[in-house]
Amino acid sequence: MRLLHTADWHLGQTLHGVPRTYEHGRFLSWLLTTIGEQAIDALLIAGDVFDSASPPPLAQEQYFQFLAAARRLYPRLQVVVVGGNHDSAARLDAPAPVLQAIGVNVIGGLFPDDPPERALLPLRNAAGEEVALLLAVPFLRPRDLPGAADPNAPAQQRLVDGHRALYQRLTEFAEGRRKKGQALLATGHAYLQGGMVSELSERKIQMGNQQALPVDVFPENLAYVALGHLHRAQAVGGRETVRYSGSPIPLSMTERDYPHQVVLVELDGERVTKIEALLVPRTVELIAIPEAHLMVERVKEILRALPKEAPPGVPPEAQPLYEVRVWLEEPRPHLKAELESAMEGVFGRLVRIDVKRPDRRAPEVPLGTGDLSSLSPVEVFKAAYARERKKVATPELVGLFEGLLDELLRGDP
Ligand SMILES: [Mn+2]
Repeated sequence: MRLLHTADWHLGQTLHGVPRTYEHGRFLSWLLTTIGEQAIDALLIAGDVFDSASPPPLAQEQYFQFLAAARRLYPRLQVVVVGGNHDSAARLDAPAPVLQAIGVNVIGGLFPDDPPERALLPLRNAAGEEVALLLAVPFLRPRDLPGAADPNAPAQQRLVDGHRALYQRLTEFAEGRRKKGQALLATGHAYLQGGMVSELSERKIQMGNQQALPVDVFPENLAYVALGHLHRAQAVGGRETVRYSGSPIPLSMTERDYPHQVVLVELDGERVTKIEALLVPRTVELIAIPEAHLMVERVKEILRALPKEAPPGVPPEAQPLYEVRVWLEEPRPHLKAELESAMEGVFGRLVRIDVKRPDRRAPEVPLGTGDLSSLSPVEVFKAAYARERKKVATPELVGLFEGLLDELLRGDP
């Protein structure tokens, strides 16, 4: 049996005001072709189908068009969609009965009163035999989790305990139904410990682990866990079979060098026999220019020299998106207009200006022995908080800061 694992489409997303409709459309048609070429039996979409809880009509149209086309082209294909933190669980679940009728299973939200059957889906191979059981678990808000043994435990502990209890309960339920030779699989939309979230200035940033779940919330008898939430494809916690597929397109400038992919998973009996990344072709380039931050006049020369013509066969919607990097000694009120005029006629669009300024302030608080570039944002936050408030930031506050940083790095407005 062959599965395709994808997540974090973020349909309806805009990057600094630029809609991504064209890129999403090209991805979805590539995905349709790939499902056929790879003889896929089941497609798993592990959350964040949409970028927002109330996606624009065009994004919803892309979603429904895709599902209809998948059904038309591949009548046997099973599709499973679970909600992410960006999705509205209720909105995703609303059309579920209609989608169910065409063989698309949607679990937008999973609530404490839901019977475990709701999350348990049998998956069939090409011969129509039920060869796997899938625990279709969406993003879980704290109120969706089973009550903690200790209601006074810190929020983070309750989050970990709640996830652990839920996956444990569902796995036990599934084990009771599983026939010999059937694989047990799960989805999830969460932030796992050790997950690499983004890159800033070519420097890898490990988020603190305040909001993160340890990988052992997933019982070992799950043959594969298809995760969504982090946009960089990766296995987590040293378990090759617990994986983020990552997003199919870069959702922020910091994600432009990720190997965007969907993950092909092959099962034989109860075990995974093959995991293969299928790279998604990049249809719109995200370019940061120049490599280093330079003075405005030099940057303008570079922009004027950019190609004016679209390469043959490249449509206007595919023009590259540029982040322009500038070194500023003095304030420059009309910087954006200046850069835009330097780019006039260029095949490409200015979406972001990244400004660096000389730091004239003397460092007031010693931050260990390292300089700023060797510190993580969380360390800087803790030091700044300690300086301003004369006390230590609580783990909850640090967790909130990390959540904000996570959203910022993902390019949320
Ligand atoms: Mn997410």
